[in-house]
Amino acid sequence: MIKSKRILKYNLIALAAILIAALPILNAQSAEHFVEIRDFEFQPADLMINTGDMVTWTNIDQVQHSSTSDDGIWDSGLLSHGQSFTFTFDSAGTFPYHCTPHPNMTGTITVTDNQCGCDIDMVPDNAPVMVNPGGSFTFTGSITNNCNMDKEFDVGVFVRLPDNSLYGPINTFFDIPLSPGQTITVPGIEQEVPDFAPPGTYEYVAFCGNYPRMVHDEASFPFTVVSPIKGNAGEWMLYGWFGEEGSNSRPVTSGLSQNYPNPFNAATSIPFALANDSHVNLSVYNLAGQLVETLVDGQIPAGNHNINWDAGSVSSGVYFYKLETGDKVEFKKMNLVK
Ligand SMILES: [Cu+2]
Repeated sequence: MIKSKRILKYNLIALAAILIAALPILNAQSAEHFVEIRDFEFQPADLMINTGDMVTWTNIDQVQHSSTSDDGIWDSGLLSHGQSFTFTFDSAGTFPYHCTPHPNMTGTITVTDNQCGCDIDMVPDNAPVMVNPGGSFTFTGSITNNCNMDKEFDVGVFVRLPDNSLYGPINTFFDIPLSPGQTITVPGIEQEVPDFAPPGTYEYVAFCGNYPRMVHDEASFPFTVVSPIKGNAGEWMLYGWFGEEGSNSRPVTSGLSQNYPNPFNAATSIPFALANDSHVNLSVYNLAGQLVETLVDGQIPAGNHNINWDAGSVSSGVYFYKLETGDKVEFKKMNLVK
């Protein structure tokens, strides 16, 4: 397996925030839609809704009209001026309807089932997972399309740290195409654990869904990082799932994220996201505002990046790091404790 250059890691903070924030959307609220009966027309005549949604027809005309299903599923009866009728559509399908007194007045309600989605699963090869900092573990990952139509799904992979915060995504995969009911199972996926990961209990987490609107499913398993450092992994690198390092990854927004670990001794990792190819300067300053070290100064491709800072040669204290991309400047603080 080819391991490409260390400096690039796909760390889509924006997606993390949005995926997590979007979790409640999964339990989508039913919506109400409105059709006016006006000038001897249903307006709109054709309406696309989701299962569980309601449609309310209101007669604006002075003459009586009805909303009557061609298949006898609903019938408003005659609606006088200003009267309304509401029907809830619980099943998917295409439902033509008409007005009983004026059969040339027709409309269609198309109901799609948006409750279908993806299922994701991850099974570690050796459970319980014990891993040394700098080492790796392997697992089998699978994703299933439980819709009855072709779909594309996105997957984001995260690590829940011993302090219970969610770090990542350490990788994202976009637009994985799946036919109806199809499952893609990938064995032997390798997750590296960086040498700076402190010992403790972690959780490995993956979400699938449609970025950025919806999380359909989540899978996770715990892993324990145990001393001492063995191996030379320097980042949360993921190999072997849906193509090399999520080559489709592309953040929606640029931004600087908190370094990890923090406080740190004496190496830390600074994640940032670039929505577009940009000239980037990432530099570290001390409290006096003096430049300590320039970590990046050059053209960087769009994507999620993670830059390591080895602070072995500087003394303990608070440092700032500054990310300049185009016309945007961001600062964050970090704490070196030796
Ligand atoms: Cu009518």
